[in-house]
Amino acid sequence: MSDTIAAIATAPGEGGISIVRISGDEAEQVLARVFRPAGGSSSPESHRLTYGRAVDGDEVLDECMAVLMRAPRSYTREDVAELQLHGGGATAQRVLAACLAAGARLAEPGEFTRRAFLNGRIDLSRAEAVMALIRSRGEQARRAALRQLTGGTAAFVREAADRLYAIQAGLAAAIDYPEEISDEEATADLRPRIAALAEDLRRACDEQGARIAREGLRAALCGRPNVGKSSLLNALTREDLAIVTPIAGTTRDTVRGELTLDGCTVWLTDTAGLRDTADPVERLGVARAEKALAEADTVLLVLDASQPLTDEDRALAERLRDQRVIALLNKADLPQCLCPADVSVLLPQARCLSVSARDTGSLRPLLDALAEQAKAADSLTLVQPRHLDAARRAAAHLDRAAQAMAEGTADLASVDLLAAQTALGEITGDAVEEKLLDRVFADFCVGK
Ligand SMILES: Nc1nc2c(ncn2[C@@H]2O[C@H](COP(=O)(O)OP(=O)(O)OP(=O)(O)O)[C@@H](O)[C@H]2O)c(=O)[nH]1
Ligand SMILES: [Mg+2]
Repeated sequence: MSDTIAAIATAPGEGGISIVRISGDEAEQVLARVFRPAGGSSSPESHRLTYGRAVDGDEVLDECMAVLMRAPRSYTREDVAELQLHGGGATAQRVLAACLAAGARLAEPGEFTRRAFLNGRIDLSRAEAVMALIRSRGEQARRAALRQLTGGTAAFVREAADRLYAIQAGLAAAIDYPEEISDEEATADLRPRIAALAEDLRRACDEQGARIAREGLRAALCGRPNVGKSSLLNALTREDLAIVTPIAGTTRDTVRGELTLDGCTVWLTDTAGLRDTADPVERLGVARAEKALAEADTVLLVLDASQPLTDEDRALAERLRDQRVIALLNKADLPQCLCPADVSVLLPQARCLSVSARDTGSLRPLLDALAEQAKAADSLTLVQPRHLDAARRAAAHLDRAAQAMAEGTADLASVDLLAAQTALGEITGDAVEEKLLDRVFADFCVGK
């Protein structure tokens, strides 16, 4: 028995249609009280849209369509009813109130999806994917959520869990039948398999890549004053976002622009020119620039190719040695003093592109390079922070299990193997506590 819940499933605001959704044992009865089918009241056929009126007692609230989806062929695997009303909040609110008066209870955020999970229709990673899909802002985030929703994450985790079960079984055999399998044999067979599994899990934990898939790539334009950072931001976004003047030290605040490249979101941040300065306002700007630099997935080091390199350029390049850098030789439309070879001495790892903020065509190779970097995140199977955290913990337990086996304490190893299995189970929801579910679903919107 489950109580019957109801909520508005559509976003508030004006729109063509609003949907009120009902789920639970009494869904059909609640629907019967708030919906009058046109031309008679025969009991509704499952999975069939019916035209009629939404009512509250004798009062007609709207003309609408209704559908009943009998269990188990529904989103929650319970009886589900939906009313498709005219859009706008007022009508849906009244119909929802009628549903509540007819015996339903207002759903908690995420409660429909929670029921879909608890009734075994989807695993926890897919339940979370529903919310990720709803929240996805760009095409890349949508693709990542869809991979998760269609079971990509669950398949990866289940495969890892199966390998782990096999390892656990091998260890149990060695502990239970020592005369048939010696400790040495078991260790020789199992340790490399544990290490390989830990390695595969760690490889799947690309925190930076996962953030790029969820939120977009962060690229920061940096360089000494006047090299053309703000001009490049404006040219790349084709918007007049940042102030450009021939005066060094024009930009103070960081200015952010958004680009969509091959469906990937790229955040471009223009920063204050980096230099030592006594001006207190400019110094605050430089501090912000430093922060943007530290948080960037890729740094676009802008150089003025119409002038020789300065000590400021060199000092900055030196600081960027450990970061992913694309060097931009800007002002390619002017007579050139710099060539890529000058830069590769300073930054051997950096790609070097000749560009001009005055010629948008020259920016194509840069846009391609950014798109390529962002798209690398498309192949990731683990994207949600909660999943990465659990996989990392599983890998750490596997390390400890391998260590315990090396030290000849097989029973300790089995404790860590079990802990690793539990951590993997958290991702798919195979072994989770109520508290964890509360945390996962608290993030949801009402009506989903
Ligand atoms: N010819 C030419 N001039 C450019 C180019 N890019 C920028 N400029 C000029 O260089 C000057 C400085 O440009 P900004 O974009 O303000 O430079 P910035 O790096 O943002 O400077 P700060 O904000 O002071 O750090 C302006 O006069 C621009 O018009 C370019 O590709 N070619
Ligand atoms: Mg500027």
